[in-house]
Amino acid sequence: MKSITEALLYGIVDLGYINPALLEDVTARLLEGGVDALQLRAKGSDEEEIESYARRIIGLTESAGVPLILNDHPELVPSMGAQGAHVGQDDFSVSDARWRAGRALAGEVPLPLIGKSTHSVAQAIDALEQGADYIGFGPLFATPTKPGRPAIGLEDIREVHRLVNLPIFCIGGIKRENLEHVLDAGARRVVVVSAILQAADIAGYCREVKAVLLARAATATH
Ligand code: 3NM
Repeated sequence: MKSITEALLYGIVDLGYINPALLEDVTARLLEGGVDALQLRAKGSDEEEIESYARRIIGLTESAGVPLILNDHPELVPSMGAQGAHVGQDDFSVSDARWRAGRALAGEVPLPLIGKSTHSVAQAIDALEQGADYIGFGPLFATPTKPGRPAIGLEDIREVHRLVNLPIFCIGGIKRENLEHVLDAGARRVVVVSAILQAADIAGYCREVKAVLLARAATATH
């Protein structure tokens, strides 16, 4: 299983953008395109629906060795065999999420990953102190995928990397066209949702984004 600490491209299979009938197909394309972690996000779906979505894709993520992370539902992590949960700023605390993710089958799921959305450097530091395994940092740009959340811009990206020693995934309005700009501002890892899910060639789009991220990571370490 890939480690979140090595992940550069975090994909989200977001039911707000895809026809549920195409869930397996879109998941397979994201994995084929090289996403290093995959979140299942189905805002407005109930637990039963989310369980059925997760059940349909867990075999795909497992065979690809890519962690499956459930948005908002840490309590479903053990029964689904998922690798973790992602919680929003206004949802559970990291420790509450970890407790929910670990309690049903304690010991059977080694260390479920808990990710937290953060929208400022202060929130990112807070997530680090709460023991998050990784954070999202954004939205860098206003985005229809998370309506009503103001853009935070690119100014704090370097600072958050200096102060927060966790995998930091920049998120919000990132696409192939602005990726280099975001990386120039100090980002190393990204989440890209709508640009990937709306691409004519999902796997090809992922591959292109991943290639840019890998090239930057290689130059950063030399
Ligand atoms: N969370 P897109 S921004 C799901 O800032 C999500 O916490 C955000 O989608 C945050 O790539 C966002 O389509 C939407 O802009 C990202």
